Amino acid sequence: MSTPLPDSARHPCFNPEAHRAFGRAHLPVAASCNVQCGFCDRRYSCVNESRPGVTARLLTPHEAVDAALRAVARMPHLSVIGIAGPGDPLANAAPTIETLAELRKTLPGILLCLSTNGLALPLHAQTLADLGVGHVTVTVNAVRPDVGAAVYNWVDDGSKRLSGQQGVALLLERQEKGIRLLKSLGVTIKVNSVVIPGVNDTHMLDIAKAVASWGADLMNCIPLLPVADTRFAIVSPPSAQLMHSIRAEAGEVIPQMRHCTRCRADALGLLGEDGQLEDVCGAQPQAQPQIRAQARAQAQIQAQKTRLMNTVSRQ
Ligand code: CLF
Ligand code: SF4
Repeated sequence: MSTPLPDSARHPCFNPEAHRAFGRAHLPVAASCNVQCGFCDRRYSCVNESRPGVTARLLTPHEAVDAALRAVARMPHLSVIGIAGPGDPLANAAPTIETLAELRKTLPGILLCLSTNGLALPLHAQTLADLGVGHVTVTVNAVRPDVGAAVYNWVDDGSKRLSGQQGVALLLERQEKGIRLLKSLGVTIKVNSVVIPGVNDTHMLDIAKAVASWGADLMNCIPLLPVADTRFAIVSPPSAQLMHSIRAEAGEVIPQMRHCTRCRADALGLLGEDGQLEDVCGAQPQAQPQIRAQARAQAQIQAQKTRLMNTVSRQ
């Protein structure tokens, strides 16, 4: 009998050797977000739009697990199921955790993965580790509030919406605490950093040094993908040469991922294959207004829960 591969060896994002053999499925159960990045717009999904933040439909936890079972049955090379949006998985903690818990029961051998901005990570790190989520990605676009204030429009702490450096300071505090906590719980951590020319492109080495000192295992510098109707819509993406030198410099401090394909929130299959979960879940794409209405409803429920938890923790 052959020996099973260690977890990171069969994770297509964490191991460059694995991405041609192993695939991932993203379950789009997390509609809303608790921060607003200047480059993000989750309103559109079309055949020409393959990027983080877009999905053809939102799924309930039950639908998501059903889709995952179909996907794994059809694609035995799927090694990872991730939750990566279209909003922030931990800003939608209830459906995210319900989905992960059910997956852990129904697909015990599958790797579980999650990608978050980190704002709610300290609150949920222990639960994620208990559920066997072995790989977590935290997006860190700045480690100084003055740089971050140019990246994020606002940061929502449930009871209040913080803008400028005050919001970023809170986000940074939570990202550091969350990463340190996850690391102490044995979770493998990648940091994604979106490179925005003129905003944080000269800040990547600082990010690399900071996140390495917090315990992150891997860094993924992602070139900005300008999206229409966002603050950075007219910013030119970094050149291949700039990305090469950023990764070379940051790579002196922390290993670099260089094969990211900037996946959709409902991506399916090998990285870069452009598959979508609806290919297996049999459901029709939703109209985008319906997705937005669902996202607003989920955001309201989550804001109420966060307010309640903040009140309880202050007592
Ligand atoms: Fe998905 Fe992300 Fe897990 Fe991979 S993607 S949640 S770590 S299973 Fe991978 Fe896609 Fe790049 Fe993300 S290629 S966007 S890094
Ligand atoms: Fe979009 Fe993610 Fe930023 Fe939220 S954290 S605004 S989903 S890119």
